[in-house]
Amino acid sequence: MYNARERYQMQESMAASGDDDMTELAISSLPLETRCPPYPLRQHGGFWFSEPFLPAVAAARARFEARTSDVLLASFPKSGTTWLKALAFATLHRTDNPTLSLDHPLRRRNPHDCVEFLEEAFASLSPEDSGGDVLAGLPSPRLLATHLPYTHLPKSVTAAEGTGCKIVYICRDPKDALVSKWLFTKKKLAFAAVDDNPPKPYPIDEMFELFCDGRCTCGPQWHHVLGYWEASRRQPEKVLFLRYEEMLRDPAGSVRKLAEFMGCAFSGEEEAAGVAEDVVELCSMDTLKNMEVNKNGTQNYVKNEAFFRKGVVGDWSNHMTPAMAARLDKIVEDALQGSGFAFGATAESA
Ligand code: PAP
Repeated sequence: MYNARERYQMQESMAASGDDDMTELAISSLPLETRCPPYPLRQHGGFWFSEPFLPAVAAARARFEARTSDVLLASFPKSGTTWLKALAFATLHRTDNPTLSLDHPLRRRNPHDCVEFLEEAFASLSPEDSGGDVLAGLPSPRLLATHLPYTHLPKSVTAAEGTGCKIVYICRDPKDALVSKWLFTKKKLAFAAVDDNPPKPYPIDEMFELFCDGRCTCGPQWHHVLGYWEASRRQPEKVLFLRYEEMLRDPAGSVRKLAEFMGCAFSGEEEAAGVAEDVVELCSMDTLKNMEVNKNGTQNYVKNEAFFRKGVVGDWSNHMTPAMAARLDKIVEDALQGSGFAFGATAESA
């Protein structure tokens, strides 16, 4: 009998060596889960993916050509992606876009419109598509994002030392990610609903059971986190592992760490002028939430305001019972046993 950790390692090596046949026929043979709205999920290499995105995952894996100057922001959904996109964008592009400029792109565009998801870029292939890297036209340094597990990243990203690109991962307590995802999904369903066909009620228990079984987009969440954490241990110069909770505690320190990792540390002059603090302020929940584009703009599947809710630690306790929390904590603890990683630990201690 294999323990949870050994099962994860087997799945990981399956995904690494697994074939990327994502034709309709191949997809239809993968394990199916239909209880996670809005899309059916399929399991591949130990993780669950939204079925409609699988061909794009395969295309991104095969065709994206990483540059050493690229920075890829990676996360399990609802772990602080929007915030990280804003912070990384404001930091990396501060020469062209001064942080205090009233015309800063983050004042006009949602962070998701400033930093594109890799898998979404490859999902919108046109009939004239020539089969190459659809992001090749973007100037360097490219800042991109992904929700893909480490095992499913494009091969050029995880390539051997000296090639590939930098990755910044943001991790969040699974209970808070779950609650955030549940409330976001309800907003997404309401956005897609039409007056004479309102969304069905979606109690948290339905999502909780599936989440505990790893059945959610890019789940199991704890395996997603573990894959990047292990990569950050193997190659700390290539993978920066951040924790949402620590970033909330020390946002300016986190921005400095991010800047240094991306190769654009703040100069003495910038430090004296308080630029890191300005980045934090520009990207804070209050500032972003109150921008016109984030109050009234939309993505094609949800209103922008849905990305900015509370942004705190521990909101799970307002939606989950202590028994639910204890059950999920135990599942996660068992799955991570022997890995050296723990949620709630500090970056240094885990
Ligand atoms: P995504 O995966 O759909 O991109 P993501 O941005 O990862 O979503 O997660 C959204 C969470 O980040 C929300 O958490 P909550 O539901 O628990 O409140 C959202 O409020 C939070 N968030 C968004 N922007 C910020 C910010 N500027 N600072 C802190 N947290 C933020």
